[in-house]
Amino acid sequence: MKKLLALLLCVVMVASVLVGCKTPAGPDDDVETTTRKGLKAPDGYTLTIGLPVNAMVEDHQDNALTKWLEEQSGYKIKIVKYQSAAVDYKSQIATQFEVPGQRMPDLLIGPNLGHITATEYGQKGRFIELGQYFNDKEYSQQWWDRLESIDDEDFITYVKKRLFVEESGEVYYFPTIEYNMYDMIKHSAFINQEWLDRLGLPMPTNKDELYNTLKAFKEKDANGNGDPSDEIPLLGMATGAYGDVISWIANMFGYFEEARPWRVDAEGNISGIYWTEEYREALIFMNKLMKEGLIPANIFTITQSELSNLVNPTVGEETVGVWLGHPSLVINEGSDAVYVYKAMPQWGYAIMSQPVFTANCYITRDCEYPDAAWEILMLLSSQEGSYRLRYGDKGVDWDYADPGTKAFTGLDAEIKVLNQTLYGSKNKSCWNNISGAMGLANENERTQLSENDTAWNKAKLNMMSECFKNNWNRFEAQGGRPADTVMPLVFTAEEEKECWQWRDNSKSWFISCRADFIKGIKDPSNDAHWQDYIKGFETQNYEDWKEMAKHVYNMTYGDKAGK
Ligand SMILES: [Ca+2]
Repeated sequence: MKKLLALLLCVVMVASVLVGCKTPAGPDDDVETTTRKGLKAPDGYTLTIGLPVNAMVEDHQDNALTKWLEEQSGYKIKIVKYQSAAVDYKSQIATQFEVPGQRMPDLLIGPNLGHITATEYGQKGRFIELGQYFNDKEYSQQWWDRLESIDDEDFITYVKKRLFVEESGEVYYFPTIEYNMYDMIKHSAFINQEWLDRLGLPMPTNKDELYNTLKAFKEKDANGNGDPSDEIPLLGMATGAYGDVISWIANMFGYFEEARPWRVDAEGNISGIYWTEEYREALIFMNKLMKEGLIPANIFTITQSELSNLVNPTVGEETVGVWLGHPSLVINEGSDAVYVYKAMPQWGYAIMSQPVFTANCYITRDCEYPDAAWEILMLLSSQEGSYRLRYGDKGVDWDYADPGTKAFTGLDAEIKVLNQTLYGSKNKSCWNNISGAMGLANENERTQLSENDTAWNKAKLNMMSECFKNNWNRFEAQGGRPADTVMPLVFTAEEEKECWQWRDNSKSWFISCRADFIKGIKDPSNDAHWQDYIKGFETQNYEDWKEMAKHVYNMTYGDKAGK
């Protein structure tokens, strides 16, 4: 069926070449734009770029990034501002496309419409088809080189599958890729070293020692204020990328990665990971921690700022023993927490989150010279362009690193940051928006350590450095992901539309039962409760979802099946 559609589209293409193209187009006009590739824009041509507004950007026009793009490309750039909230940006665009005669900016950066909508818009002729650029190395070589500079074959394979998932081979978006090694760390756990010292306890090195440590924190007035009931031994968030305490504990029992919830056997059969005996053991352990008050019941609802307030008390003693989260999000500027907490060793499986890949940028039907817009995307994706997007003006806010220097991660430094406060203060150096690029090392993991750093900043980087090394060393020592782990599945827009509800139903059932087991509303040790949980999936379209997953797995990674 899809092949037929592609054939029909070809017929339409030929027809429209004969009639020629008109811009701007009316609503839902199926404008053919393919033939505009290769048209050279005149010198000094003005290119319009749609961007979300940002309160930190003083001026988008009189802006070092805008000027750099103009210098490099020879075009003039006019910024068209959109609402900053992603959802508002999306609806603004949707409305504009419905207005007859409305001229859209040549390039839209940052609305992240998602694969389904992007494909639908593309097939209506609203966006220019970009497979023709990705497939033509004359245009895209530098982008491919940047992608392949990432030392992660799984991810590169994923990006290729994702870009070219549609059977028709059509791509209607330019992805934002973020590969930040620090931010990928799923289990970022820190322990109160002062409490360990006060109670004469060693650093725990396995789950049984962890249990004993938490028990001691709970019972022995670990913060020494005379109140034996104000300690929270272990704190984290059940949701959120960096503080997932449930994932941390589960991975002490087996390999459980949210983005890869399937295993495949030698015959190519796939099965879910969340009702294995290993997972059940993990739930029994978490149920015990909560029952004994070692982990609070609010891990399911606690917000980032609530967690942060507990870790950075402004009066009185610390009350948190172990916490999970991203130090940049959890620790307040100047807080003593950087001197109190120490990165924990990783004894369970280290999990690396799936890097960011979003359908975030579009060249619109109204772009007379798509090559010019593509050129801007290539500039933004270059190493210098990516650093300019994230770190500001070269020579002012950052510069290339001194030879032989290292970053806090222990990796070779590529740049040195001259203006540490850029992203959080009013500036005319960048757009405070890292979309539309190949953002690598955005979390300072390639930033030269500075001897002028404050003691506080050094202490924070030291925590992060230990956490980074503990996790990546563990990831390497465990051999990465188990061989039978299924890579993230890549659905076409049609497949996604058919199955998302099944997936969401199954996931909701899992999330709600998991909470009941941990809170003790259901007993994970009770066989009847456990069987009810497993059987419950039958009423959540789980079998449909699994069939679809198996189909997609075979279509996408069939060459890997059975290995
Ligand atoms: Ca106390």
